[in-house]
Amino acid sequence: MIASFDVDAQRTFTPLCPGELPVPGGDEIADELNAQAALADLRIASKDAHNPNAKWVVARHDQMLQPLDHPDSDLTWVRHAEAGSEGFELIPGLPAPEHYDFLVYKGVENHMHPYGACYHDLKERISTGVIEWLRYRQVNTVLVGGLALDFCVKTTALQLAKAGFKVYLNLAACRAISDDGAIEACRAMVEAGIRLVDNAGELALQ
Ligand code: VGL
Repeated sequence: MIASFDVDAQRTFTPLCPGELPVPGGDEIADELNAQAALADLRIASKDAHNPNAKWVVARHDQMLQPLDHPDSDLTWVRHAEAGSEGFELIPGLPAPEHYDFLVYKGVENHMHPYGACYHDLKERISTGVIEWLRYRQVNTVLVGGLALDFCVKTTALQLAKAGFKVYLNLAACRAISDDGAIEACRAMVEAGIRLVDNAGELALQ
């Protein structure tokens, strides 16, 4: 079985929410995510679901990316993806949440800011249930896209590869916070055996 995974494809990571974490072009990936999902048997999504009291929040963008001395929040970020806010919503063009086969919400605790969708904690000890659900549905291949390539998409893809799934990363279905981050993410994913493809058309030929 093949699953397609929309990782954190939320408005908070697009220019639609300029005060949050806008990733250039983040609102342009819905068609590619839909095209890759059309090649899969199952479609799943993760959503950041933060809360207003999160300990890692800083007021301004120039205060972001500072190291934090906490095992489960490694960096500061501005407020984003608060459950119930506009930024929490999936990007325009994606199905409504109830049309997915499995959904995972992450980053709900005040002091925990995970990147990967498979674990609630940075040490990758507390499962969110994604891996177990995929195994239960006899999935062996996962097609991955979403936001942002250099943080949550990369970490999720690496976690899935480590768990033994065959992982394809659809570059056209992702956007990155930084170019350097994208290059490093691609390097780490290739090293982990993840197959990078340019778009869903290339996936269809695999
Ligand atoms: C993300 C930075 C901070 C992501 C989440 O979804 O990639 N990036 N929080």
